[in-house]
Parts: sequence; structure tokens; C-alpha cells
Amino acid sequence: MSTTAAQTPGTTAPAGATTAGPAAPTPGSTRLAPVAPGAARLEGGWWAARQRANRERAIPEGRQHLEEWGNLDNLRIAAGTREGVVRGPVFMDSDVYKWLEAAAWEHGREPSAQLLQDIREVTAVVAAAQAEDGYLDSVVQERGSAVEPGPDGDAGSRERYSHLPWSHEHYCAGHLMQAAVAVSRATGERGLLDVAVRLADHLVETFGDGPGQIRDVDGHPVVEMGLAELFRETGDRRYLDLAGWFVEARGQGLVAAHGHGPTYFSDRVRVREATTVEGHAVRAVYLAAGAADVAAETGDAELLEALRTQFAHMLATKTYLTGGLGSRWDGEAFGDPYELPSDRAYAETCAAIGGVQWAWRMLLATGDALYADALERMLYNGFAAGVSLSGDQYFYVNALQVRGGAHPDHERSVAAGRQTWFGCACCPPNVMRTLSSLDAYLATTDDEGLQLHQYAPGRVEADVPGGRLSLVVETAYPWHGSVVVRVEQAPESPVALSLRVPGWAEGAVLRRGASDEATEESVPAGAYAVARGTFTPGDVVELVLPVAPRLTRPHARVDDARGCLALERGPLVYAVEEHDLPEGVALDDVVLDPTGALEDAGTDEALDGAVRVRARGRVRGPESGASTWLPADAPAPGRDDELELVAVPYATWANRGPGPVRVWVPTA
Ligand code: FUB
Ligand code: ZN
Repeated sequence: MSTTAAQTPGTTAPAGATTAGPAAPTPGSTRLAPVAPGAARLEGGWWAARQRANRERAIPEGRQHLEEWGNLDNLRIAAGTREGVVRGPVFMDSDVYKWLEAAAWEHGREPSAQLLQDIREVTAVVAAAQAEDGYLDSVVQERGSAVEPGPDGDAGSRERYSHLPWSHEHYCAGHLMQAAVAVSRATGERGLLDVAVRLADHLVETFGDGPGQIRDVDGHPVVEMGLAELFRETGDRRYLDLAGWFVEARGQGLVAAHGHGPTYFSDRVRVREATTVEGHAVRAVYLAAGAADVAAETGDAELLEALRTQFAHMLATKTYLTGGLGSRWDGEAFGDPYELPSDRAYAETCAAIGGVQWAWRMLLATGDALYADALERMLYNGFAAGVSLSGDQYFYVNALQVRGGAHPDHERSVAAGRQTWFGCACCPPNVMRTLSSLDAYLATTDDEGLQLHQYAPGRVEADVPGGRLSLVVETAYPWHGSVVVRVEQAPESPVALSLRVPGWAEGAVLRRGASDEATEESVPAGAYAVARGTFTPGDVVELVLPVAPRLTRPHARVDDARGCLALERGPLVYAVEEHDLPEGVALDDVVLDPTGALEDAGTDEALDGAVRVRARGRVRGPESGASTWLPADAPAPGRDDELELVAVPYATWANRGPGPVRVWVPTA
């Protein structure tokens, strides 16, 4: 399927999915194509509630945070419209761009005069700061130094592009491009796009192998995705070429030339030769997502194959059950294979977002259900936990365990609970733009019909071979497993309607037709169930997914979780919080009895109606010894009482205040 027919995903999310844009000459191809803007709509349930909170609270409050923390003032200072000294991390501008992107997608979902006014005002602030030659980075323009000390130490710099490993100049540019495409697609206004195009033109002139050009890469990828998206929006092939150049330039010693170790920056190995992800997790997955864009748009099968290998290795050895990515606080980095500590997990919210972006691009490129599965796991767990149900409190780090007595020694410590903002605020506006662009992850089309990848109440209308297919989706997923798809309009010729059967859904069933004459068939997990034929208005297809609670064990090499089990239900990973234990029982002394029944335990209205899960447990302890090590034959703790364990979705933990929690529970 040509990506020119319906643009591939872009920006953060399926951004590319939201408009047709000008057709660009490209040999690229993806297996699946995103649906047109507004064609897929979330209208209720789990995600719609979060989108509402995002729209009503997070985005308006976000603009205030950008004022309070100085992000907008930095740009005003660079523009010369305000006196003062720029504040904050070197990438403060990127938070403005992420916020703009969020506001734009939100306006695209449901037009709002207030959002449009905000977008225009903030765009004006950004545009005023741009230098004559298109360069834009308020901190570098004003402070003359974009450098912050990094793990390898840093010599400092006082000029543009002189210290790209740390300066984030391209990182900010990439986020600007993503925001600009979103604003253009959602509002039809070109103001921010013009700024992004001028900056991109400047980058095209400045970077590359040509005479007088700089051969260097930014330490933090994202500009690759931004340039690819700008190419889709404008049809200007130079942007895609530069994205490809940045991808190819990695692994060629450019970061090392600045005196830094390359691993942290995903610069140790060429992207097309890498077999895993390593180093700083957000950088690694943003780079991979940008490389997937390049592979798809250029039809580079070798690069795509390398990305498949890397994704598979990440999933098999470096991904938390929650879909969280990055197991080290040190360097916010991926660890070694199976190095997945629960309590010290980093699993940054931004890394889950980057994982979603990469998975989406791989899904489009390959049509393989495993990417939609991974995307779902990351979204419902590692990502969703990053934001409170109220929509305006955030986790930066998403550990899978907090112990009794944990002391929050860092603003990112999970023990402190979610925060309204951070000095380094990459995650909050990243959450905002992801929530406001979620609709486009629901569905795609191909030469045979339409695919539903994620399930939520809503509707999808898309052009498929032969005409228009309009569907209404009725479901209470993830709480209930029935997904009813009603056809409202269909072409007169046959089409294929494909519904993803998640990998965990053994025993799923596909029903077709009215209840008295419905046909029913078992459909395999981890693939698409295809209802093929000529549909007429009123036809119904129902997918029934078994969402009963289940136990999951860790891979034998994950030392940290050895001897433990986790509870899952449908796409949701569950967690036990000390809040739900009887008074006086410490979660650290609790074990799970796997022989006990697992059952639903009603809903928790304080958690937005989340279905709770009940399991049998025991409380064993505390140990009476005065030491953390005991003779092997020392008696077990005296207390050993049966206990009812109640678990809640991991995504909802700490919404009743922080406290001890665990996903992996030791077994009796
Ligand atoms: O460097 C920009 C952002 O800040 C990264 O993506 C996050 O991990 C945080 O370090
Ligand atoms: Zn972040």
C-alpha cells in the first residue's frame, strides 16, 4: 500500500493518520494505512474518560505550567520581547511544542475556540523567537550555551551545534516539527508549520556530507520522526532524506568524537546492524521509531528487518510486564537482558510513549498483530499509570514495586506519588499529546478492507476498496470481553473486516449475524480474526475475548521476579496495594496462593469503576530475626494466615494516595 495514498503515522501518534496531506513522490510502502482525520473516534470507556480529563484539566493547566516554569518566557526572552534570564533544562522549548501538539489534536477531535486561541497565542510566541536563518532554540540563542553536565562529564559549549550530544537542539526541532504538523492538520492554519519548515530548511542546509556541512547527530533522537512527518505534510523529499541521513549517521563514532561513551546515545552500533535496544530508553525508542518511518517511506527492507529484530529482542528480554521500558535509573537506560528489577524500575512514562510510537510504525509497516499487542500492553499499563485518573498528576518513573518505608528521595520517586509537574517536565506534555491523539490508533485500512486494532466504544468510517465502510463499536472493554461491531454503511463489494485477537486471548470467539442465526467460530490468539464478505447496514460482527483474571509467571532468567506471579485481566496488569490489605498487614509480608480461585471482586468507584480482582493469599511475617540474612534452616516467620488479596489495575495504583504496591507477588 503506498504511503502516499493515506499517510503513514507520524507525529507522536498516528498523527500522520489525521490528514491526507499532499501526495509525495516516494517509493515507500506500508502494509497498513492509517485512517483519515477524525475517521476513528473514541466515544466512551476507559480512554474517553482519560481524554476528557486531559482536555478539561491537563491541557489548560499545562499552559499555566509553561508560564510558571519559564518555558514560554524563555522563548519571549529569545524573541527580545521580555527581559530576563532563561530558566530550566536545555530542552524547555520541547515542552511547549508537545503541549501545542496536544492542544492541536484535541482541537481536531472536537473544535474549541479556547484551544484555537491558545494555539494561536503560543504559536506567536514561538514564531517570534525564531532567528533570521531559521534557527530556533531559546536556550542556546539566549544563554549561548546549550550544555548541561551529562554522565560522561561535559566540557561545555558556547555555540550552536557545538555540543550536540547534550544540547537537544535537534530534539527541540523534532518536537516543533511534530507539533507543527499537528497544528496544520487539526486547524488548517500554517503559522507553526511555516516556522517548522524554516527550521527544517536550515537543518537541511547545515547538516550532511556536503561541503561545509556539519556531520553530527543530536544526542537525543526525535528529529528523525519530525522530519519524516514534515515530509509527509509538505511533500518535500529533502526532509525525508535528512531523516535518513541522521539515522545512518548513528553508530559512526560521532558522539564519541565529543568524548562521550556512545551506548547511552544509541550511537555504538549502526541502526541497521543493531540487534537490540540499549542506552537511554527514550532516546533508543525514539530513534527506532524514526528509523521505522524512514524504512517505511523509502521501502528499505533491510532497515525494517533490523528494527523487527530489535523490537523482538526488546520485547523478549527488556520489557516489563507493564510494557515499561528502561530498567536503570543510572542513565535512564535499558539494562542487560532480563535485568528487570521491580522496585528500581525506571520505566519512564516517555519511554512507554516512545514504545507506542515505535510499535505503531512497525504495525503499519508489517501488519503484524504482535505490534498492536505490544502497543496495547504499553498503553494500558506503562503509559496509563503515568497519569492520574484526574488527568493532571504524573509519574515520571513507573516502578512495579514500592516497599514499606520507601522514602521519596527524588522528585521522580514513585514513593512520593504522582506530581503536578517536574523541573524536567518531559513526561506531562508527552502524556497530553498521546491522549489527545489516541483515536487514530484504533483502526487502519489495506487493499482488502479495515482492521480494528484497539477496542473502545466509538465509531470508524473509512474508505475501503469498493467504497465507504462505517462501523459502530459497542464494548465495555477492557472490563468486558465482548466487542460488537455494527455495520452502518458498506460497499456493495466484499471487504475484509479484521479484528485483532490479543496474544493473551486464548479461546476467543468470532460471531457473525443476528442472534438467532449467528455463526460462531474459534479464532486464534495473537492474530487477526477476519470477517470477510459483502456487508449490509445492520450486520453485526462480535468478537468475544476471554478477559477472566489469569496468573502470569516471569521468564526464569528474571531474577528479580523469580518465585513470583502476577495477576492480569484482559490487557490489564494488576497490582496489589497495601491500601487493600487488612489493617496492620504489611504488603512486604504477603504471598499469593496460586491454588486459590481468581475472580472478579466488583468495581471500585474511587478508581473510575475499575474491576478489582480477588485472589487467595497468605500473610507470612514479619521475620523475627534482627538480620536480613538467616541460617538456611532458621524457622519460617511465625505468622502464616490466610488472607484475601484484592488487586487493582496497575494503571490506577496510587490514585488513593501513594503506598506500598507490587505487581509481582511472591508465591506461597
Ligand atoms: O532529555 C530529554 C528528556 O529528559 C528525556 O527523554 C528524558 O528521559 C529526560 O531525561
Ligand atoms: Zn519523560
